[in-house]
Amino acid sequence: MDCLFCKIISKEIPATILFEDHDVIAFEDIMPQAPTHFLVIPKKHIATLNDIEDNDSNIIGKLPLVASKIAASKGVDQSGYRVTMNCNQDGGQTVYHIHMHVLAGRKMAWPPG
Ligand code: DGP
Repeated sequence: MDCLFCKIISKEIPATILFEDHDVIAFEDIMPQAPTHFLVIPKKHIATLNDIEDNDSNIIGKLPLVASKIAASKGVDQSGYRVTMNCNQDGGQTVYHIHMHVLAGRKMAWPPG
């Protein structure tokens, strides 16, 4: 399967990995949009939010848990952070393996662009 994030999971492509367990991996975003910007993804290849199945709920539920733990380890949990998951073209998705963006270290604008 020609998936960039599956290649990060298999270590074919290097990344700065922040956390990894059986279900989930988190790594620094290569094009950070904030002083802190990392991604939390399931190891299972799921292309978009639309492709999540009922039996994925445990794995998907781990994403915000891991995100908040890494945010705390980076010391941005109290100042705050933004979690975003982009879906398909209008949502701004460019890599078709679902991922949770975690951005922090600056004041976020609302509404997002
Ligand atoms: P999205 O546009 O929501 O699909 O976000 C994709 C993110 O993936 C984007 O913020 C940049 C990041 N990204 C793309 N290629 C790489 C890569 O090779 N390594 C890492 N670490 N991040 C990548």
